[in-house]
Parts: sequence; C-alpha cells; structure tokens
Amino acid sequence: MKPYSFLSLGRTLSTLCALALGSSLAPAASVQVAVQTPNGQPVTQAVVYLESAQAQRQVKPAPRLEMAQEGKRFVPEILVVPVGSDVYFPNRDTVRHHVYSFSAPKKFELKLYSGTPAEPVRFEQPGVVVLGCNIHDQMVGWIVVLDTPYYGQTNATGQVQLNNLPAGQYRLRVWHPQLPLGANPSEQTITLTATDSLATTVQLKGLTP
Ligand SMILES: [Cu+2]
Repeated sequence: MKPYSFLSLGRTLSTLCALALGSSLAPAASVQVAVQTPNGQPVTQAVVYLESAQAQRQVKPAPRLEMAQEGKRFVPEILVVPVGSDVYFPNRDTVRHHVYSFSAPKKFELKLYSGTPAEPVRFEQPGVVVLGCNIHDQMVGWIVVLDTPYYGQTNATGQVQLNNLPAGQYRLRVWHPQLPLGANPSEQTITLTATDSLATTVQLKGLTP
C-alpha cells in the first residue's frame, strides 16, 4: 500500500467517526455564572440551571442518587436531581430517623427506620422539596428537582461553570435555600450561540441570614 492511500484511508475513517459521533462533536457553549448578594458577597451552594424546551426534551433520570443521614444531618444538605430520578435515603447513624416532606412537588414519609429503606423515593415533578425529620427537629435538607440536564452548584467563591450546552435561548435560574420559603428562583434570559463562552453575574436579593 502506498503511503498516500494509507493517509486517505485514515481521513476516510476520521470522517466516518465524525459522522457517527455527530452531535457530540458539534460546537458547544459554556456559561460561567457568579452568584452574589446585592453587596457583592459570594453566594455558595446556589443551584444554577438553564431551562428551555430543548433542555426539557434532553432531561433523563440520574442513577444512584443518595440523600444520607449522618451525624443527625442530611448529607448533602442540598441534592439536585433531574426530574424522574430515584433517591435512596441511607441512615448512617445508630439512631433511627423518620424523614418526611410536605412540599407540593413530592409529599412523602419514611417511617422510623435504620439502615437504608429498600425502596427509593422517585421525584417526578420539578420544584423544591424540603426535608425534615420527625425525631430531630434541627434536621433540614433540600432536594431540588429540575426539568433540565444543565445545572450546577456554586463553589466557595460563588462561581459555577456549565459546559457542553447546545446553542439556544435559555432561562438562567438560580435558587438558594436562604431565599424566602416558596420564593421563585431568580430568572434571566440568555442566548447562546455555538462556541459561545459567556460570563454573567446574578444578584440574589432578600436572602434570609
Ligand atoms: Cu432524624
């Protein structure tokens, strides 16, 4: 085989691979979001997400999600899940817990238990689910159920980056547990073109101390 034909075979293969992979090679956008209080303090652990009709079509339940109880706390304090996901509630304490939610997107109760209840809880409606424990009043946790696969949480400096976003128009929304109970997440519209790398700042007003 002459070197030339070897090369052209390589080219043909890479073209075929590109065709087969299709969308995964399509240029994608990213967004860097900084979340702050009105006086510029970073807001950590804020849930940042992008909603659109396209995002809603892409959302899939995530596997192996856990909201544990450890040291009489919910771990993690905030769990973000795509709509339709199952969540297990392992109790890693030696005391029993009795976890409940009265929130509209998912009302449920796991009666006094040790270990991991056999059945997970399925979250089928988007929204914020506040968790409590009947035995330990101080325990509070949140499960944020989202109708989109594009989400993240801000780090210690109040920043989060969302990558691999298809071009399009989105509602950029931010939720934090210190927003007043039942308050809507903040919302702004952003438009991403392919290969865009956008940076934006969101101010959360009215956070409770
Ligand atoms: Cu408890």
